Amino acid sequence: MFKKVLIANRGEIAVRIIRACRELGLPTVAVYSQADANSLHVRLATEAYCIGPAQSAQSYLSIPAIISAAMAAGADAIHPGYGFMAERADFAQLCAQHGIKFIGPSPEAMKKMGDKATARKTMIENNVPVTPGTDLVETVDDVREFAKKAGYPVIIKATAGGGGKGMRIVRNNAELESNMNMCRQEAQNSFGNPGVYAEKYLENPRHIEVQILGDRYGNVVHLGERDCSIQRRHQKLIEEAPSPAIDEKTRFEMGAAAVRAAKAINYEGAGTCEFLLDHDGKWYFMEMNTRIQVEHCVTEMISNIDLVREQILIAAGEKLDFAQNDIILRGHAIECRINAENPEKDFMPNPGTITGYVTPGGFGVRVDSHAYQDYAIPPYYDSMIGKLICWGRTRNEARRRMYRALKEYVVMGVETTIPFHQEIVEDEVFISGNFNTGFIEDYYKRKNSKQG
Ligand code: MV4
Repeated sequence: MFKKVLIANRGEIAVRIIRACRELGLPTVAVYSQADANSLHVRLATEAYCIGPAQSAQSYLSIPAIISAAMAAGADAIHPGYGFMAERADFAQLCAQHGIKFIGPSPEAMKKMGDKATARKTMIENNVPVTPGTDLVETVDDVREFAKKAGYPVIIKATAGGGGKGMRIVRNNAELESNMNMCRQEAQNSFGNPGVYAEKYLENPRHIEVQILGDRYGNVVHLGERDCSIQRRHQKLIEEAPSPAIDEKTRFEMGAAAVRAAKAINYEGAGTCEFLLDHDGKWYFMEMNTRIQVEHCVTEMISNIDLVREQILIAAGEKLDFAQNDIILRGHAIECRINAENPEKDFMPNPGTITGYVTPGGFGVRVDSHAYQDYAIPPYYDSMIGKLICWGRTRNEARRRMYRALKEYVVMGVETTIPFHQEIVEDEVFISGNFNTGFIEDYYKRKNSKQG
């Protein structure tokens, strides 16, 4: 087992990882920027190092600063959390060169999934369904030819993109050339890689993702799916497990496809295969996220498996100590992301000091947060201040418990998404479970038409 784990992150996920380490008896090293000196992860860790100024580029994204802190502290493992270093193959490589274990997959596995055109190819070779599409394209004519076969709309995606970045929808031949040029330019500017490919565009699909765990001995299991369709501008707002749209047969087949995907790249650690589910029940692989995700907690609640603990044990070389048949998914879990944002003002970030803070509790309620009374939310990072996760025997029980817990949750001094979530979980379409990635847009249309 490791001697000491450095957490290369901040906020609720840093706290989450420190908790898992403590339960394993592992000392922890927090790193923090000058803006985070009073953050909860700094207080909870065994020791803490300031690694630079507030700007992420000079602290949480600074590879030399993080590696130096690990060396100085004598940490022999680094957990990257999500965002920041989590999907940087170059960082994972450098950790290895310094004798530090990166808690996550190999740099090779990260690269194979980080390049989306390569990931598509790997999936096709392994009998995982992908949307009709192309390999990397050279010219506008290549895409025009594909659109002639597949029909409009099509979507052009940057191979170095992902999570909704670097995509352009094309609805007809007239839009094709300019959208393709914009996509390529954006890909070059944002990722330094101009490679793009095309796919048939699915209108308002459901976003379904499958959690997997793999060890270095080739054992891979899946822990069922999450439904992440309630999102706005590629920011997820509510996630749940299981998906109201997935039956046992689809769960079995999608789970098996995710396991094949992971095995194809010798995947080690926790990972997520993202699929889109079309209106006719057909589903397609989109991308694989090679990290722990924000919404991992809903899977933990229905599987009773601590995913961060498993990440650490797998990285330390242990064998998965359960097989697919040992995994029993029980009940339903919903997560609401609590952001310091004003939903009345187009979800504008709203940093400031939390002047009053009371968290909900009781049976089936979990709060993962770094917030506390008098905590000053810095303006430099993302606006999520916590996650509220509720479990129930049924979806409706989880949903009603969520409403109850949201009513108990008090955050004073900053606007948050709590009142917004209270409305959503009482919305008739949300209650029905029959929604897709167009939900939020549709919700505001319905709300405005009611008010006239
Ligand atoms: C798509 C798509 C429709 N058709 N690809 C956005 C995130 C990235 N992982 C893939 N994304 C999409 N890819 C095809 N061929 C629609 C989306 C998409 C989306 C996906 C999941 C959740 C929310 C979304 C919102 C808009 C677009």
